[in-house]
Amino acid sequence: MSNPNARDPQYVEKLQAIAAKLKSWSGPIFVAAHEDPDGDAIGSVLGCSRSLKKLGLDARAVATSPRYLEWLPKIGELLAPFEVLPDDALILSVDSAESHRTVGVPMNQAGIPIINIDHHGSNPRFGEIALVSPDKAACALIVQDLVNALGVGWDVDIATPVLTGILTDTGNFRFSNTSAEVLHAAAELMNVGANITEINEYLAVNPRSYYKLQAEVLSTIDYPLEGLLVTAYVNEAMLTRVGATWEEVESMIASIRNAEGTQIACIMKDFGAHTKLSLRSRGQASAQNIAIACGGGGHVAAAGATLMLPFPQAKEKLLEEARKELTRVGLLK
Ligand SMILES: [Mn+2]
Repeated sequence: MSNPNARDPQYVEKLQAIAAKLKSWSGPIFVAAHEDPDGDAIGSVLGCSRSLKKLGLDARAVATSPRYLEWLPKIGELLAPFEVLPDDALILSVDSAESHRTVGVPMNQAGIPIINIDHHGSNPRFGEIALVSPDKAACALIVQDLVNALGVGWDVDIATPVLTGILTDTGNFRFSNTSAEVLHAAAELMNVGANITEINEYLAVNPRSYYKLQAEVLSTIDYPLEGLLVTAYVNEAMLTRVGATWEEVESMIASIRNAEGTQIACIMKDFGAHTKLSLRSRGQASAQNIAIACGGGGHVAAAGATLMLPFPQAKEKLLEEARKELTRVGLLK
């Protein structure tokens, strides 16, 4: 997930402007992230909201935790979605590549300023202040810089969600976005009390249904485009059969992407009228290019898209765009 884009040249300036704006804000600050939140989304939300609360600010964390992260928020800490915000509210959107992907708060309510902190290169830089740094492996790394800019004293409650975000977005320091900077950042969080062994133990647990679902999904494995693409398929009926949820599908892409000789991996999620694609790539091929061509976005090595097409047409579109990408990098003629 390394990205050639340079860091926002005004990175430090913007970080300080955001810290100043947050510190001087007298109304409630709603911290929210993208739909279907992952460890980086929940970790970034909690890292921000806990820091702001520690400064005496009125911060509200708005998110719904997936089951595998339920150990991270305290009971009642994550608030249910808001349809309307008070007039003196501010929104802090984290890890969300697009304004409409931020969930739990009304992103188009007139008069509510939005601060956008993110690391997706495709982010259109929405909001009053947009701090978008595609070379950061996790949004949580920007949050870590923000906590320092705010001058909040680090403690285990702030360090734990931030380290969780780094761990999940780097695949436990295995993805190509794992740099020396990432390891240094993680070491700093461990120094202030984050327990990496404990976090990894929590993250490693799968529901029992997960293994049965894995059998279902892996039975659909296919290797089209001269074996350079690996695909797997999942629909509602398969989930129902084993008593699993869509959430349990999320991590399966990580296992199929390791199929020998493949450059691109895709899990195709069939929702009937629409089809969601989870994409990964290695080497020269870009999952992001395919996702963008399908109306989605993300990072070079990990991206996603929703095609408003039933599965058969969606699969054709995927094959067409994957073929183009593999041709672009010279792997197909
Ligand atoms: Mn992220």
